[in-house]
Amino acid sequence: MANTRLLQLEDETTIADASKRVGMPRREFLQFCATVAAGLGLPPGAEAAVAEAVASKKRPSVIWLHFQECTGCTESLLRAEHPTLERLILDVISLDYHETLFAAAGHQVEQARKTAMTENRGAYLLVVEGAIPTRDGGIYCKVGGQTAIELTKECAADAAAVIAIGSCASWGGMPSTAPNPTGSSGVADVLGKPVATIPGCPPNPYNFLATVVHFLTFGALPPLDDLGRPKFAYSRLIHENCERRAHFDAGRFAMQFGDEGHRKGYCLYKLGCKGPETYANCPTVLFGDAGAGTWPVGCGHPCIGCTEQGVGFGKPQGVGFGKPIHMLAKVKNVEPPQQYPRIVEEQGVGATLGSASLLAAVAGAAAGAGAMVARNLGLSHQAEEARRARGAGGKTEVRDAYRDT
Ligand code: FSX
Ligand code: SF4
Ligand code: F3S
Repeated sequence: MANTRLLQLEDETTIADASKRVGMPRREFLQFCATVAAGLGLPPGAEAAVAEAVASKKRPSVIWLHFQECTGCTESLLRAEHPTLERLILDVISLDYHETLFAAAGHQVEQARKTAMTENRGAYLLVVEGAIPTRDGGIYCKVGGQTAIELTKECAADAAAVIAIGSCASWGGMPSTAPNPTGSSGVADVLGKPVATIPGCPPNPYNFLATVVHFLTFGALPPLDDLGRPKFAYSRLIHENCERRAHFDAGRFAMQFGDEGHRKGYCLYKLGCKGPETYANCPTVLFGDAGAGTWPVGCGHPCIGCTEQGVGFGKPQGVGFGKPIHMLAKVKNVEPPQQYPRIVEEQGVGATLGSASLLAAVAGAAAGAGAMVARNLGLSHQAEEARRARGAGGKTEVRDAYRDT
């Protein structure tokens, strides 16, 4: 709920314009800003600054480069079930160069990139999607006659901040898997300095949105861990927030895909789940605004550790295969979490929005709630639409997850 200061924002016209722009009722827009601030772990009162920044028309210019990848990062960003997230992202940034989304081609787009870089020198965000091939002078990936190495260095030189989105750009990801014939590397290795990373294959779009909102509000990226990952999203193990954790603690495991334990929603550790050694907020933010359970483990597949170098793909400091599915995860934290489903429950039931928010509050560290915001938003929109549909004689149902809030 938005606080008093938030509701007393002086520039109500700006807020009204912003909520209209993103197609979101004013109250939900303010709620979004309040939840993003809480999720990012900002102190009380920061929600007003977030609202002012998001509502202002000063959108940071973003140059988005594509190299060795499947474009899943962009797809996941634009394929949220509810259009709110996509609209929000495209509203809070000015996407001045993006090879797959640009209608124009050739010299025209290259010119657009150069113009945006000149006009926003020192102030634009550089987002890199995909790994960078470094072998043989980087000849295995060229755009407009320049290698990915040259383009990255050129665009990073005057950027306010560099974000490597997806595991490929973060450290090489899938393309760096052995034998890595093109020498695929991450952005930090190519630039020779740390950058912000949002790993995942694909990464969660909410984490990107919350990171950009932080930049927009404070002119700086949120606090990062040693690997460049925003702490609000990557400070907790999947295993800590997993809805199947009670089964793990009780020793109830699925032993084969399709067996009774699997059908009952038991823990997937013995099927190779890498949740115990993978840091990410997947169980709390979920994917695709499609309700409870919409993340790998929720759908019955072990986490492969796609956010973690050396687990999902590659190995630290070199090429490798990651950790195959038949290998058991290293259990990094054996302490049971404070909040988890009751041990008597047989079936995992997705973490509810309420419980995840509570967890974030108790932990005081955002455990993904920053990004939960947008999901909350999408869901409340769905509920609103459902209410409208019911009013009009429609039969749309309110999502289970929303009922839990
Ligand atoms: Fe694909 Fe992105 Fe994976 Fe990589 O996501 S989803 S291969 S992380 O660079 O497009
Ligand atoms: Fe969940 Fe995997 Fe941990 Fe089991 S091992 S509780 S499925 S994260
Ligand atoms: Fe990746 Fe595991 Fe999350 S496979 S999407 S880190 S649940």
